[in-house]
Amino acid sequence: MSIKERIDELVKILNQANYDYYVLDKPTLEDYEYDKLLVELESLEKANPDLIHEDSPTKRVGGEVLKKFESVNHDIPMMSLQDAFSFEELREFDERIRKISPNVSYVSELKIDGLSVSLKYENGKLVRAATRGNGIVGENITSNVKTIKSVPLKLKEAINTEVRGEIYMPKKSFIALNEERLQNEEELFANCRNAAAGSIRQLDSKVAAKRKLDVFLYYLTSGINVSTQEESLQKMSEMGFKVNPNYRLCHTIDDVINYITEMGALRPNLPYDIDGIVIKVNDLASHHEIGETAKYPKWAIAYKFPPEEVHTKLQSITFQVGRTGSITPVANFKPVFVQGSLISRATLHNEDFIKERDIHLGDTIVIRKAGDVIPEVVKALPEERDGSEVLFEMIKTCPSCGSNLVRIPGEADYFCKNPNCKEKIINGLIHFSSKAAYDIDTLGDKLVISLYEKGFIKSIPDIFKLNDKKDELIKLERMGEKSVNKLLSAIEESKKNPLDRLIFGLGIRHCGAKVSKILANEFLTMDALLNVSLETLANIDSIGSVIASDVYTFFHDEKNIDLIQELKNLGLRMEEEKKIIQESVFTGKKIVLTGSFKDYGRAEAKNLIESLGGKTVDSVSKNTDLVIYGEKAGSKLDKAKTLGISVMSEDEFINIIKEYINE
Ligand code: 0OX
Repeated sequence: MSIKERIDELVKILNQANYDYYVLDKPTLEDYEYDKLLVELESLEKANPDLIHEDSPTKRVGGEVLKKFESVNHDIPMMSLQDAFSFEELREFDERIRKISPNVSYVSELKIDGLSVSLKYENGKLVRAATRGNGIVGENITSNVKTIKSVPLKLKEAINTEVRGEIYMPKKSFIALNEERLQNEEELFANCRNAAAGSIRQLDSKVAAKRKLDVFLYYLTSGINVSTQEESLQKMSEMGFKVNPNYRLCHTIDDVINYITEMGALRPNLPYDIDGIVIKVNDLASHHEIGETAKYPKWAIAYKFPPEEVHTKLQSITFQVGRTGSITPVANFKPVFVQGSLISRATLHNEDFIKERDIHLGDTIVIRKAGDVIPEVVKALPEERDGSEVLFEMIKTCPSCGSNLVRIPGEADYFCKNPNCKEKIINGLIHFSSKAAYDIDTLGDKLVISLYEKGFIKSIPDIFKLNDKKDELIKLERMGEKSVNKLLSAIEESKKNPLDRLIFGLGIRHCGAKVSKILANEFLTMDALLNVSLETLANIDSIGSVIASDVYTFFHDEKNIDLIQELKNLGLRMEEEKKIIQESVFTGKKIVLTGSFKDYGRAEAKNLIESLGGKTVDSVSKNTDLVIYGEKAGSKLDKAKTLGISVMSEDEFINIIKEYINE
């Protein structure tokens, strides 16, 4: 046998073994045998690089390291699903469908809790994998997706097709990954979905390759003639794709509801997380008839399972001093598993929250996850009391510095007003460097605390002066030159962060990530914010008077003005950067959205406009280029008309968006 023939044979055997193991879940080759053949193939390929197959299993290990993910324009928009939270809503969905298709049947599928992906094949070869992004523009994640063993690199037939599905992390892999991260003192992932998303967003495909991701495909956009969703699933399976086997053809909405109940019971035993059931009209010809909105198809709906509620015992209430000095009571309870993660703490917000729910120490409490991630205390169960429970009392002094707490009239929170309070400062620094804010890679909570304790950082500017203390940092326990270099370059790199991250990082009261984005978008430079009037702030639509006053006070406080000047001198970006992904009629335009949008939420419409080069602002002025109005638009639309500014209805907007999608 020639070398070429042996390579061909090895690729065939190993790919078949991969398919049997990862797609069919039926191993056909012993691990040691697989490894032996893979080593043989690797060495033959090394000696004969011109004979390497494009779909060689050796290509699954990753290698490519990207600087960033390239943007991808989807040929066909990647739609999301309308949600239903009750069987009632499903019956209404069924009625709407039956008006158009009286004899409809549905395919019900598990709703895998991962992230959607589109796989494009040309001549049977995987040429591109992309995330959904905003449905129009996604990110090119091909090099990472190629490392997922169940994704075919080559199809059985040399066809052009695009299939869509969900990348997920199996529960077992998620638990193992978090255990490993705990050992390495790395931040834990909150759930399987976050772990999958975090892994697919790795710029180093070797890291992604180690993450044990998997995929289920559920949507065939083109390439093969099929007439039903059921047939699509069968065909995809025949083509070599991994398709979840638990789907069911349902002829009535009662069949669908039975399926949901059955799958709900199966849910805890599945090896992957699901967050609901997707119901799709089976007949594909009806899809066209039933139609779609700009955002989701009308022929499908996602039933979302109600959040799982778990009972446990409240063991103690401790208090945290936030970055603004606010005091937050925290429930510490007997650890319980809720939707895939072990939880032992949840915020109790403030004194009123506890009193309104009559929560006593020692009570049995009900816990669930809000929005699938953050644990919350729903209520106490007074009927479970045995008399040993103790009434809650709010503390009067700061648990960190001991100063007297102040409750501002009309507000629920107590505050520590001591500017030198240790916990307050540390939390301010932790917040600043956190992922959500200035996102300084490697400067995690523990390192912030340790650098504070050792006197390296007492304020935000100190972070950017660490470069001068390199020698001392290297001498610290568990640091070393390599990690110090990594830290210092992450700090240096962070200086280029967009303005809204800096605004958010500063820790202004009531100024979260969203408000920070609005401010950065509206004012574009830090100087403009330092000079803003209270009136201008209050005139911004989505900013109420409380936020306006907090923002105004912050930017007119001598201490903060000095702080910002210092950060400017240290080289932090003080201006907004504009990213244009696709040129369009919106490029360079200042656009105001007003009224309620039936298809897009504000945030999504905004996102789309920004992807198309436009800038959304909140208030209509003579500088506004365009006002896009939804239902019940009021004074802004009137003002635009008075000022002679162009206006556009939501429907016109959707039509324009569709033009760019189809380009
Ligand atoms: C899932 C899932 C997601 C196809 C057309 C609109 C939505 N998470 O498991 N999406 C879809 O369908 C797409 N099906 C699913 N099973």
